[in-house]
Amino acid sequence: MSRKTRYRYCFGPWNLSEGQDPYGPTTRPAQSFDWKLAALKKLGFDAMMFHDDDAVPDIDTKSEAQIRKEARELKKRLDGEGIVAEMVAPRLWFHPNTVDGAYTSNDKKHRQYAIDRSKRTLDIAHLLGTELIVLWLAREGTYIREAKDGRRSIELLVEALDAMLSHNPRARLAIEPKPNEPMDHAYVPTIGHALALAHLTCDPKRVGCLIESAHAILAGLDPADEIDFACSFNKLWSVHLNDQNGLKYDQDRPFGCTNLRSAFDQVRALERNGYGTRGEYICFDVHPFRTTKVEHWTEHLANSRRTFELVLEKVRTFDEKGARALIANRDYQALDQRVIEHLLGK
Ligand code: XLS
Ligand code: MG
Repeated sequence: MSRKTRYRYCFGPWNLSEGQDPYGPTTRPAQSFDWKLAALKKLGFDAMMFHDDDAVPDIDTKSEAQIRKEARELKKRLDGEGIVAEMVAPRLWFHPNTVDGAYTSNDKKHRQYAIDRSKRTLDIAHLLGTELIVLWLAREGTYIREAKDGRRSIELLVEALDAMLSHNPRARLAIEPKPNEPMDHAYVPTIGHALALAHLTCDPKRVGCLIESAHAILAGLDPADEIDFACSFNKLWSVHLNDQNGLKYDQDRPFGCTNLRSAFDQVRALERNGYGTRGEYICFDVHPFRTTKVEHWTEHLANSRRTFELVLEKVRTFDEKGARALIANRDYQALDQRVIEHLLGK
Protein backbone atom coordinates (compact mmCIF):
# COMPACT_ATOMS: atom_id res chain seq x y z
CA MET A 1 0.00 0.00 0.00
CA SER A 2 1.38 3.40 -0.94
CA ARG A 3 -0.70 5.29 1.62
CA LYS A 4 1.25 8.50 1.40
CA THR A 5 1.49 9.06 -2.32
CA ARG A 6 1.33 12.74 -3.03
CA TYR A 7 -0.52 12.79 -6.29
CA ARG A 8 0.36 15.29 -8.98
CA TYR A 9 -2.26 16.65 -11.34
CA CYS A 10 -2.44 17.42 -15.00
CA PHE A 11 -4.77 18.40 -17.84
CA GLY A 12 -4.49 19.41 -21.49
CA PRO A 13 -5.35 22.65 -23.29
CA TRP A 14 -8.24 20.86 -25.03
CA ASN A 15 -9.90 20.38 -21.64
CA LEU A 16 -10.73 24.09 -21.64
CA SER A 17 -12.97 23.61 -24.64
CA GLU A 18 -15.50 25.98 -26.12
CA GLY A 19 -18.68 23.91 -26.11
CA GLN A 20 -19.05 22.94 -29.76
CA ASP A 21 -20.92 19.70 -30.50
CA PRO A 22 -22.04 18.07 -33.78
CA TYR A 23 -25.32 19.98 -33.54
CA GLY A 24 -24.23 23.45 -32.61
CA PRO A 25 -21.42 25.98 -32.48
CA THR A 26 -19.23 27.05 -29.60
CA THR A 27 -20.79 28.61 -26.51
CA ARG A 28 -17.62 30.17 -25.12
CA PRO A 29 -15.07 32.31 -27.02
CA ALA A 30 -11.75 30.69 -27.95
CA GLN A 31 -8.94 31.41 -25.52
CA SER A 32 -5.21 31.58 -26.11
CA PHE A 33 -2.69 29.01 -24.94
CA ASP A 34 -1.31 31.61 -22.50
CA TRP A 35 -4.72 31.96 -20.89
CA LYS A 36 -4.95 28.18 -20.51
CA LEU A 37 -1.49 27.90 -19.02
CA ALA A 38 -2.33 30.69 -16.56
CA ALA A 39 -5.56 28.84 -15.65
CA LEU A 40 -3.61 25.62 -15.05
CA LYS A 41 -1.22 27.45 -12.74
CA LYS A 42 -4.00 29.23 -10.91
CA LEU A 43 -5.74 25.91 -10.27
CA GLY A 44 -2.50 24.60 -8.76
CA PHE A 45 -1.98 21.78 -11.26
CA ASP A 46 1.55 20.46 -11.78
CA ALA A 47 1.71 19.44 -15.43
CA MET A 48 0.17 19.90 -18.84
CA MET A 49 -0.41 17.26 -21.50
CA PHE A 50 -0.07 18.24 -25.15
CA HIS A 51 -1.12 17.26 -28.60
CA ASP A 52 1.76 17.90 -31.00
CA ASP A 53 -0.08 20.90 -32.42
CA ASP A 54 -0.94 22.27 -28.98
CA ALA A 55 2.82 22.50 -28.51
CA VAL A 56 3.61 23.67 -32.06
CA PRO A 57 0.50 25.18 -33.70
CA ASP A 58 0.06 24.66 -37.47
CA ILE A 59 2.67 21.95 -37.29
CA ASP A 60 2.04 20.73 -40.85
CA THR A 61 3.14 24.04 -42.35
CA LYS A 62 6.45 24.17 -40.46
CA SER A 63 9.94 22.86 -41.16
CA GLU A 64 11.64 20.46 -38.76
CA ALA A 65 13.99 23.25 -37.70
CA GLN A 66 11.07 25.56 -36.96
CA ILE A 67 9.26 22.82 -35.02
CA ARG A 68 12.31 22.24 -32.87
CA LYS A 69 12.78 25.95 -32.29
CA GLU A 70 9.19 26.39 -31.11
CA ALA A 71 9.38 23.29 -28.91
CA ARG A 72 12.51 24.67 -27.25
CA GLU A 73 10.80 28.00 -26.68
CA LEU A 74 7.80 26.27 -25.15
CA LYS A 75 10.06 24.28 -22.83
CA LYS A 76 11.60 27.54 -21.60
CA ARG A 77 8.14 28.98 -20.97
CA LEU A 78 7.06 25.89 -19.04
CA ASP A 79 10.26 25.88 -17.01
CA GLY A 80 9.72 29.54 -16.19
CA GLU A 81 6.23 28.72 -14.92
CA GLY A 82 7.36 25.57 -13.07
CA ILE A 83 5.05 23.39 -15.16
CA VAL A 84 6.03 19.95 -16.49
CA ALA A 85 5.01 18.54 -19.89
CA GLU A 86 3.50 15.16 -19.04
CA MET A 87 3.21 13.71 -22.53
CA VAL A 88 2.79 14.59 -26.18
CA ALA A 89 0.23 12.92 -28.48
CA PRO A 90 0.19 13.14 -32.29
CA ARG A 91 -3.18 14.54 -33.35
CA LEU A 92 -3.78 12.16 -36.23
CA TRP A 93 -7.46 12.77 -36.78
CA PHE A 94 -7.82 16.31 -38.16
CA HIS A 95 -5.71 16.42 -41.31
CA PRO A 96 -7.14 15.43 -44.73
CA ASN A 97 -4.42 12.74 -44.92
CA THR A 98 -6.04 10.95 -41.97
CA VAL A 99 -9.60 10.77 -43.28
CA ASP A 100 -9.28 7.00 -43.84
CA GLY A 101 -7.22 6.43 -40.69
CA ALA A 102 -3.58 7.31 -40.04
CA TYR A 103 -1.31 4.28 -39.56
CA THR A 104 -3.98 1.99 -41.07
CA SER A 105 -5.06 4.18 -43.98
CA ASN A 106 -5.44 2.28 -47.24
CA ASP A 107 -3.24 4.93 -48.89
CA LYS A 108 0.50 4.36 -48.48
CA LYS A 109 1.32 8.09 -48.76
CA HIS A 110 -1.10 8.85 -45.95
CA ARG A 111 0.37 6.13 -43.75
CA GLN A 112 3.79 7.68 -44.34
CA TYR A 113 2.41 11.09 -43.37
CA ALA A 114 1.17 9.61 -40.07
CA ILE A 115 4.52 8.01 -39.29
CA ASP A 116 6.48 11.14 -40.20
CA ARG A 117 4.23 13.30 -38.09
CA SER A 118 4.53 10.86 -35.17
CA LYS A 119 8.30 11.09 -35.37
CA ARG A 120 8.00 14.88 -35.08
CA THR A 121 5.83 14.30 -32.01
CA LEU A 122 8.62 12.23 -30.44
CA ASP A 123 11.10 15.03 -31.19
CA ILE A 124 8.80 17.61 -29.60
CA ALA A 125 8.26 15.45 -26.51
CA HIS A 126 12.00 14.98 -26.08
CA LEU A 127 12.59 18.73 -26.30
CA LEU A 128 9.82 19.33 -23.77
CA GLY A 129 11.57 16.97 -21.35
CA THR A 130 9.30 13.93 -21.58
CA GLU A 131 9.68 10.66 -23.45
CA LEU A 132 6.04 9.69 -22.92
CA ILE A 133 3.97 9.56 -26.10
CA VAL A 134 0.23 8.95 -25.92
CA LEU A 135 -1.43 7.29 -28.87
CA TRP A 136 -5.17 7.65 -29.04
CA LEU A 137 -5.72 5.65 -32.23
CA ALA A 138 -8.72 7.75 -33.18
CA ARG A 139 -9.37 6.68 -36.76
CA GLU A 140 -7.63 3.30 -36.75
CA GLY A 141 -10.72 1.26 -37.47
CA THR A 142 -13.50 1.34 -39.99
CA TYR A 143 -16.94 2.69 -40.65
CA ILE A 144 -17.42 -0.20 -43.09
CA ARG A 145 -15.70 -3.41 -41.98
CA GLU A 146 -15.10 -4.70 -45.50
CA ALA A 147 -13.14 -1.52 -46.30
CA LYS A 148 -9.99 -2.79 -44.54
CA ASP A 149 -8.25 -6.04 -43.78
CA GLY A 150 -8.18 -6.36 -39.99
CA ARG A 151 -5.08 -8.52 -39.86
CA ARG A 152 -3.19 -6.26 -42.24
CA SER A 153 -4.24 -3.31 -40.06
CA ILE A 154 -2.58 -4.89 -37.05
CA GLU A 155 0.62 -5.35 -39.08
CA LEU A 156 0.45 -1.69 -40.10
CA LEU A 157 -0.02 -0.60 -36.49
CA VAL A 158 3.03 -2.65 -35.47
CA GLU A 159 5.08 -1.11 -38.30
CA ALA A 160 4.13 2.37 -37.09
CA LEU A 161 4.91 1.59 -33.45
CA ASP A 162 8.25 0.07 -34.47
CA ALA A 163 9.12 3.17 -36.50
CA MET A 164 8.50 5.32 -33.43
CA LEU A 165 10.40 2.99 -31.08
CA SER A 166 13.41 3.08 -33.40
CA HIS A 167 13.22 6.84 -33.88
CA ASN A 168 13.92 7.48 -30.20
CA PRO A 169 15.25 4.52 -28.20
CA ARG A 170 14.08 6.16 -24.96
CA ALA A 171 10.53 6.94 -26.02
CA ARG A 172 7.69 5.09 -24.30
CA LEU A 173 4.40 4.69 -26.14
CA ALA A 174 1.21 4.68 -24.07
CA ILE A 175 -1.74 3.47 -26.12
CA GLU A 176 -5.06 5.04 -25.09
CA PRO A 177 -7.71 2.55 -26.21
CA LYS A 178 -11.28 3.53 -27.01
CA PRO A 179 -13.79 1.11 -28.53
CA ASN A 180 -15.67 3.48 -30.83
CA GLU A 181 -16.22 7.12 -31.79
CA PRO A 182 -15.32 8.47 -34.22
CA MET A 183 -15.11 4.95 -35.70
CA ASP A 184 -17.87 2.37 -35.67
CA HIS A 185 -15.34 -0.11 -34.28
CA ALA A 186 -11.72 0.66 -33.37
CA TYR A 187 -8.93 -1.87 -33.90
CA VAL A 188 -7.53 -1.40 -30.38
CA PRO A 189 -10.63 -1.09 -28.18
CA THR A 190 -9.35 -2.17 -24.75
CA ILE A 191 -6.27 -2.34 -22.54
CA GLY A 192 -6.00 -6.07 -23.28
CA HIS A 193 -5.72 -5.30 -27.00
CA ALA A 194 -3.18 -2.54 -26.36
CA LEU A 195 -0.92 -4.75 -24.23
CA ALA A 196 -1.20 -7.66 -26.62
CA LEU A 197 -0.22 -5.36 -29.48
CA ALA A 198 2.84 -4.28 -27.46
CA HIS A 199 4.12 -7.86 -27.67
CA LEU A 200 4.20 -7.77 -31.47
CA THR A 201 6.52 -4.77 -31.50
CA CYS A 202 10.31 -4.70 -31.56
CA ASP A 203 10.50 -3.49 -27.93
CA PRO A 204 7.43 -4.59 -25.93
CA LYS A 205 8.84 -3.07 -22.72
CA ARG A 206 8.40 0.42 -24.14
CA VAL A 207 4.78 0.00 -25.22
CA GLY A 208 2.26 0.44 -22.43
CA CYS A 209 -1.05 2.13 -21.95
CA LEU A 210 -3.17 4.97 -20.67
CA ILE A 211 -6.59 4.22 -19.22
CA GLU A 212 -9.41 6.67 -19.71
CA SER A 213 -12.35 5.90 -17.39
CA ALA A 214 -14.97 6.82 -20.00
CA HIS A 215 -13.36 4.69 -22.69
CA ALA A 216 -13.40 1.62 -20.44
CA ILE A 217 -17.06 2.25 -19.63
CA LEU A 218 -17.85 2.61 -23.34
CA ALA A 219 -16.25 -0.81 -23.85
CA GLY A 220 -18.57 -2.23 -21.18
CA LEU A 221 -15.63 -2.72 -18.80
CA ASP A 222 -14.92 -1.67 -15.23
CA PRO A 223 -12.19 1.01 -15.22
CA ALA A 224 -10.87 -0.27 -11.86
CA ASP A 225 -10.34 -3.75 -13.32
CA GLU A 226 -8.62 -2.21 -16.32
CA ILE A 227 -6.29 -0.37 -13.90
CA ASP A 228 -5.45 -3.60 -12.06
CA PHE A 229 -4.90 -5.43 -15.34
CA ALA A 230 -2.51 -2.79 -16.73
CA CYS A 231 -0.66 -2.56 -13.41
CA SER A 232 -0.13 -6.33 -13.39
CA PHE A 233 2.10 -5.72 -16.40
CA ASN A 234 3.65 -2.52 -14.93
CA LYS A 235 2.23 -0.79 -17.96
CA LEU A 236 -0.06 1.89 -16.57
CA TRP A 237 1.87 5.00 -17.49
CA SER A 238 -0.93 7.55 -17.41
CA VAL A 239 -4.65 7.88 -16.73
CA HIS A 240 -7.43 10.09 -18.03
CA LEU A 241 -9.86 10.10 -15.15
CA ASN A 242 -13.36 11.28 -16.00
CA ASP A 243 -16.90 9.90 -16.04
CA GLN A 244 -19.44 8.65 -18.52
CA ASN A 245 -23.18 8.14 -18.17
CA GLY A 246 -23.80 4.86 -19.97
CA LEU A 247 -23.23 3.80 -23.55
CA LYS A 248 -23.55 7.12 -25.34
CA TYR A 249 -21.20 9.50 -27.10
CA ASP A 250 -17.91 10.07 -25.26
CA GLN A 251 -18.95 12.52 -22.55
CA ASP A 252 -15.74 13.34 -20.65
CA ARG A 253 -17.78 14.31 -17.59
CA PRO A 254 -16.10 15.47 -14.36
CA PHE A 255 -14.47 12.64 -12.42
CA GLY A 256 -16.91 10.84 -10.12
CA CYS A 257 -19.94 12.88 -11.16
CA THR A 258 -21.95 9.92 -12.47
CA ASN A 259 -20.74 6.95 -10.48
CA LEU A 260 -19.06 7.75 -7.17
CA ARG A 261 -18.64 4.11 -6.29
CA SER A 262 -16.74 3.48 -9.50
CA ALA A 263 -14.59 6.54 -8.70
CA PHE A 264 -13.88 4.97 -5.29
CA ASP A 265 -12.92 1.66 -6.93
CA GLN A 266 -10.65 3.42 -9.44
CA VAL A 267 -8.82 5.45 -6.80
CA ARG A 268 -8.53 2.36 -4.58
CA ALA A 269 -7.01 0.42 -7.47
CA LEU A 270 -4.56 3.25 -8.18
CA GLU A 271 -3.56 3.37 -4.49
CA ARG A 272 -3.14 -0.38 -4.16
CA ASN A 273 -0.91 -0.46 -7.22
CA GLY A 274 1.28 2.43 -6.10
CA TYR A 275 0.30 4.52 -9.10
CA GLY A 276 1.99 7.90 -8.91
CA THR A 277 5.05 6.67 -7.04
CA ARG A 278 7.07 6.29 -10.25
CA GLY A 279 6.33 9.78 -11.53
CA GLU A 280 2.91 9.12 -13.07
CA TYR A 281 0.36 11.93 -13.04
CA ILE A 282 -3.37 12.05 -12.35
CA CYS A 283 -4.66 13.57 -15.57
CA PHE A 284 -8.27 14.60 -15.98
CA ASP A 285 -9.59 14.35 -19.53
CA VAL A 286 -12.77 16.26 -18.72
CA HIS A 287 -14.73 18.91 -20.58
CA PRO A 288 -17.00 21.68 -19.34
CA PHE A 289 -20.69 21.10 -20.04
CA ARG A 290 -21.87 22.99 -23.12
CA THR A 291 -24.03 25.13 -20.82
CA THR A 292 -21.05 26.28 -18.74
CA LYS A 293 -20.71 30.06 -18.56
CA VAL A 294 -17.38 31.73 -19.23
CA GLU A 295 -17.00 32.68 -15.57
CA HIS A 296 -17.30 29.01 -14.55
CA TRP A 297 -15.05 27.73 -17.29
CA THR A 298 -12.38 25.95 -15.22
CA GLU A 299 -14.61 24.48 -12.51
CA HIS A 300 -14.92 20.99 -14.04
CA LEU A 301 -11.15 20.66 -13.53
CA ALA A 302 -11.10 22.04 -10.00
CA ASN A 303 -14.10 19.83 -9.18
CA SER A 304 -12.54 16.68 -10.64
CA ARG A 305 -9.45 17.21 -8.53
CA ARG A 306 -11.50 18.00 -5.42
CA THR A 307 -13.60 14.87 -5.96
CA PHE A 308 -10.46 12.81 -6.48
CA GLU A 309 -9.06 14.08 -3.18
CA LEU A 310 -12.31 13.47 -1.29
CA VAL A 311 -12.60 9.98 -2.73
CA LEU A 312 -8.94 9.38 -1.83
CA GLU A 313 -9.81 10.21 1.76
CA LYS A 314 -12.60 7.62 1.56
CA VAL A 315 -10.16 5.06 0.18
CA ARG A 316 -7.62 5.77 2.90
CA THR A 317 -10.20 5.52 5.68
CA PHE A 318 -11.96 2.41 4.37
CA ASP A 319 -11.89 -0.41 6.92
CA GLU A 320 -9.76 -2.82 4.89
CA LYS A 321 -9.35 -5.21 7.82
CA GLY A 322 -13.10 -5.40 8.32
CA ALA A 323 -13.54 -5.90 4.60
CA ARG A 324 -11.08 -8.80 4.64
CA ALA A 325 -13.01 -10.45 7.46
CA LEU A 326 -16.25 -10.15 5.49
CA ILE A 327 -14.51 -11.58 2.43
CA ALA A 328 -13.16 -14.51 4.47
CA ASN A 329 -16.73 -15.25 5.56
CA ARG A 330 -18.03 -14.80 1.98
CA ASP A 331 -20.39 -12.17 3.32
CA TYR A 332 -20.37 -10.03 0.22
CA GLN A 333 -23.82 -8.70 1.04
CA ALA A 334 -22.42 -6.98 4.13
CA LEU A 335 -19.34 -5.87 2.20
CA ASP A 336 -21.55 -4.23 -0.40
CA GLN A 337 -23.47 -2.33 2.28
CA ARG A 338 -20.28 -1.37 4.08
CA VAL A 339 -18.95 0.30 0.94
CA ILE A 340 -22.22 2.16 0.43
CA GLU A 341 -22.38 3.39 4.02
CA HIS A 342 -18.72 4.38 4.00
CA LEU A 343 -19.32 6.46 0.89
CA LEU A 344 -22.38 7.99 2.53
CA GLY A 345 -20.35 8.95 5.59
CA LYS A 346 -22.00 6.45 7.98
C1 XLS B 1 -10.50 11.20 -27.06
C2 XLS B 1 -9.31 11.13 -26.25
C3 XLS B 1 -8.35 12.26 -26.49
C4 XLS B 1 -7.01 11.87 -26.00
C5 XLS B 1 -5.87 12.75 -26.37
O1 XLS B 1 -11.49 10.52 -26.90
O2 XLS B 1 -9.66 11.02 -24.89
O3 XLS B 1 -8.79 13.43 -25.89
O4 XLS B 1 -7.05 11.72 -24.62
O5 XLS B 1 -5.46 12.59 -27.65
MG1 MG C 1 -8.39 10.83 -23.23
